[in-house]
Amino acid sequence: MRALLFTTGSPYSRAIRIILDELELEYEQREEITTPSAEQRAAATPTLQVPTLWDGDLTLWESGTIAEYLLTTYTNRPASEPPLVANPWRPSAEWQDKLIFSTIQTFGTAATTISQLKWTGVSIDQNAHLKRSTEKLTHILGWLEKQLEDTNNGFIHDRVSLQDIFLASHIRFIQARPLGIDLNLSNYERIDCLLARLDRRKSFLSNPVWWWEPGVVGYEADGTPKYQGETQSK
Ligand SMILES: N[C@@H](CCC(=O)N[C@@H](CS)C(=O)NCC(=O)O)C(=O)O
Repeated sequence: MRALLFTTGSPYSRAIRIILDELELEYEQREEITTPSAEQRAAATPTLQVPTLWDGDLTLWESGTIAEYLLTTYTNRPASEPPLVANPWRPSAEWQDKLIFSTIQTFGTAATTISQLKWTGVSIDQNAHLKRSTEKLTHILGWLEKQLEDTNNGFIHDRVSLQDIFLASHIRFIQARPLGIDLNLSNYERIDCLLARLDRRKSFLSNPVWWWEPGVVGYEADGTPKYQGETQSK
């Protein structure tokens, strides 16, 4: 049995869903539109967060750990152009790869903190840490842009990497939510080109980013949000 617990809007979970599709692995989708009670979530993970993966006897949470597990356990790479990396980290550049990946996850933490706080009533202009988190996004993007070799490659030459997939998920999450953050992506040409290429990839197209804000309780097949109290569309 393989299953993934995720919320519809979670960027970390979207990255894992993309990787599962890249590897052509079947799995049961345990999808939640909003976060349930702590007790319900604790039944899956002590962090109370998604994604959580069940694979046979193994239960894993923390998206980076899940991603590394999937890439090292399932070594078949279905044909795609450019192909998915063979290993999560290149032996010749292990620390560089891990540093870029962790920095991308810190970018994601800054973004999801801003999002969580916004929906619990605290906006960026009301809170010094959120302002700092927004500044962090810009600094990290600037640094990441310099880690890309050109506009034709992701973080690993001629391959699609975990770094590519997670950065794209976090950035598209920020752009799809009404958070009041403008990343000015056109200032980061290499990142912008990388994301445009990934948006056209099959695994990304089959896991679209959908608009979410409080009150959204479901989606039409085309991704149009359905709101609480809205009459059932025909
Ligand atoms: N470090 C975790 C972060 C995951 C995370 O922040 N998940 C969010 C959804 S995007 C979540 O479950 N938030 C609920 C909470 O933090 O209580 C990972 O990489 O999996």
